[in-house]
Amino acid sequence: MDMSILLYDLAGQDPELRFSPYCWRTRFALAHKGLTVETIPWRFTETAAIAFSGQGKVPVIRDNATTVSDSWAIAEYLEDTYPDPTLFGGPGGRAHAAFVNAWADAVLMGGIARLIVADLVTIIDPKGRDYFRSSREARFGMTLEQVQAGREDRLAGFRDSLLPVRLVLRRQPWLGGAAPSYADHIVAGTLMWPLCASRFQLLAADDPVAQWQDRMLDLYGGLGRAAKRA
Ligand SMILES: N[C@@H](CCC(=O)N[C@@H](CS)C(=O)NCC(=O)O)C(=O)O
Repeated sequence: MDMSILLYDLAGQDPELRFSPYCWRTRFALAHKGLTVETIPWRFTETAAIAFSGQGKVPVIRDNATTVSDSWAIAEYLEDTYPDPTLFGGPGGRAHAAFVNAWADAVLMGGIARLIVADLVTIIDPKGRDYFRSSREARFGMTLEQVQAGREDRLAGFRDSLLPVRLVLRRQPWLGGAAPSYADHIVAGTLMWPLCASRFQLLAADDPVAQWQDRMLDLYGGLGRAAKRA
């Protein structure tokens, strides 16, 4: 039986507000494949709802009898199960996308978190706020307000950290080259997080990264453009 793919998708207090950097990578990948998706809003603390996946984080997808968690594993599953159109452009592209994924997780995610993490508390569902605050404050070793303090002064440093992306986009329209690939979905999906969850503007309008992000928002029928923002 063919059904649309189910995606457990992190939502805010407002169920329309979808702000997970990892779920957005999956949303873009599913759209790229032309697959229909039904999203199920999921909140921090709703671990029971995704217990069937054997772990506690989103994204989780269900495709008929198959359950896959972790955005990278989902991208590989989609590529292997629905090869056309390709997400990676072959094994070399898949290997390079793995580097982009690692860079996004190890560098980009932390850079963004230090600019918006206190804003997140105000948009997440109230029942998850204590858990979110205590788990993240333990990770940073300080209050979320202390993490975010002085962000205006640190913004230039964050923008500098995007130089590798900027240099590539000066040479070619997409990280994937002539056409968008999962490398674009990784970085654009990650940037959907601050875009949807915070009003703090991370990118300068004249930055090639912002211009690429603008084109990303228009892809797939304006999927990113239509996203609800805080
Ligand atoms: N490596 C995972 C990370 C997923 C992840 O950290 N998801 C967050 C939401 S953005 C989550 O579900 N967190 C639950 C928690 O912290 O309890 C992926 O790529 O999908």
